[in-house]
This record gives sequence, C-alpha cells and structure tokens, in this order.
Amino acid sequence: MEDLSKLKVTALAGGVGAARFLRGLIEVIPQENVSIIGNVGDDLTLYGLHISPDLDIIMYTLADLVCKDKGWGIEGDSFKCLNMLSRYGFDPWFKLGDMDLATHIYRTYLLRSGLTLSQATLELCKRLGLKIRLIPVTNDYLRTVIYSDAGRLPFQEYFVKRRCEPKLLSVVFEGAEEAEPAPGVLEALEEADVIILCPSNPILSIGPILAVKGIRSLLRKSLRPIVAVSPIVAGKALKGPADKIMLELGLKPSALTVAELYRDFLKVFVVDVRDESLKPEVEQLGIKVVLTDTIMSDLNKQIALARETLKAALEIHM
Ligand code: FO1
Repeated sequence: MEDLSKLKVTALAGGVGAARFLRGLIEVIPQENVSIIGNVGDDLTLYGLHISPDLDIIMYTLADLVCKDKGWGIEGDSFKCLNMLSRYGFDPWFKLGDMDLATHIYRTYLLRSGLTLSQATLELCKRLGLKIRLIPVTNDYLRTVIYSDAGRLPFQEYFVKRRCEPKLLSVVFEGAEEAEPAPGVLEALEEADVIILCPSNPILSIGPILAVKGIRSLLRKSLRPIVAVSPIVAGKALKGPADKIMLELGLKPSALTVAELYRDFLKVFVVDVRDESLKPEVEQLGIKVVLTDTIMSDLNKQIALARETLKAALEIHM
C-alpha cells in the first residue's frame, strides 16, 4: 500500500457532510497536499455583505472553529449585531453570528479592494492558519435557484427562510454556462493523485460545481481514481434535505441514484454497510463499490472514513 500521507488529493465539496469528511482527511494527509473545490451556488448578499456559506463551513470546520452541533457558524458565537438589525426593521432569517459577520465583512472588504473571490478565500484561509488550498469553483456569478410551487427562490431563501418546505420543481444553476473555473481549479483536478467527491448533496452541492464549464468533461477524461462517498444511507440523507429533494425530482433517494448521477465519470463508490444490497446494481454501472461505516459521529470516524476512501481509490488504480 502506497504511503497515504504522500498523496495529492483534490476534493469537490459543499455543505456540512463534506466539511466533516475533510476534517478527517486532513488528519490522514498533510493540509498542503489537499485542494478543495468549493460550491458557491449557495452564496448570497445580505446587508451589503458577500456570504459564501459552503466555503465558510469548510474553513471553520478545518480550523476547529465551527459550531459542532449545527455544523455551520462559529462555536459560542453571539447574535448581538443581528438583534440590533432587527430593531432597525430587518427580518434576521439568516442567522449570522457576530464573529461570523467579521468573516463576511473582511471578505467583502477584500472583494471591494479588487481581489477575486479565490484570492479573498486564500487570504481568509491563511489568516485562520489553514494550509489547504480552498478554491471556489468559480470567481464568476453562479447561483443556485429553486423553482418551486412557491415560485422562484434563491437557494438560501428556499433552504433556510422557507426550510425546504415548498415543493421543488426544478433546480437551476444561474450563470453556470458562462462561468469560468477559478484559477487553479482545472489544474488541481489534473494534478491530483486521487479525486474525491465528498458526501455532499449531489444535486444542490456538487451539482453547481459539475455545471461549471470544463469540470465534468475533465472528470470524464481523467485517468485518475475518482471516488465518491455516498451522502445517502438506507434511503435517508445523513444531513440536509437530499432525500426530500430527490423524491420531488422523481428520483428514488438511494445510494444507487447518487451513483447514477455520477456514472459518466465515477470509478469507485464508498457506500455504507447498511446499503450492501445495492452493491450489485451499482457495480453493473461499471463502478466499484466499497462498503464501510459512513456515519461520521466523531473525529475518529471521520478519519476512518477518509482513510477507507483513499484506500478504496488506490486499490482500483493498482
Ligand atoms: N443554515 C440554517 O439552517 N439557518 C441559518 O440561519 C444559517 C445561517 C448560516 C450563516 C452562515 C453560514 O456560513 C451558514 C449558515 N447556514 C444556515 C448553513 C447554510 O445555509 C447551509 O447549510 C449551506 O448553504 C448548505 O450547504
């Protein structure tokens, strides 16, 4: 077995499940060897500030700042600024803590000073002491929009304000056709020894990344081991509404459906042991299945899952 710690890994990531997986990964691989391509379809502007929730969830989790219960925001944060904003008449539906707000203020300051989102992200990561390379998938406009029985809803209005309650009709990644991959994105995929699709919502979190020009076609052509970790266990999403969304889009919530969504480029699929019965059907798609415990209830389990995922990727490559 190759020394795992020498591998260069590039991960596609969005959301809390991805961040927890990556927290385990950086215990197995030095941070300098890890590139992360982050979803920005969930980004929003509030109070004039640019907020990148999926980038921040990753930064805070890897810097051990994240609120562990929620999986987003900062542990122990207060909400005094938001309380004051409600006195000024704002509806504080998006819970921005005081310390979290500092990140959005600094990011917005950097963007207004002329930095791109990827340059601003690099600066934020450095200041938090991180050595991973976190790259937003694009510096251009890319926004996930939900068309629902309540009309057109920007992603966070559907996800947080409306608690995913409206029935989803379709998901659109606005700007994806024109958006260019940010500098370093295609190179990170080309140079990686292993490419990982984190246990993220395949439609809402990985979907916007794959929709950016050149990424899906690069994955299809890649000779590297490409491995995904299923975010669905026994028909249920580990975190978030992936199962509900799949049902509303006419898809069966299951690891098999996730495999079908990635079948044009995926080589190995890490599936929970509870889904052993799906193995033959997934393997019929030409994807090797590795069964393991994918429930990441603590750091040791996050590390174990990261290690199993890397081993699974290397086995097919030998
Ligand atoms: N999720 C919520 O369910 N409610 C919130 O009020 C909320 C605020 C928030 C603030 C900053 C941040 O970085 C993330 C935040 N999230 C919140 C999480 C976020 O909406 C989603 O988990 C992601 O966009 C999906 O990956």
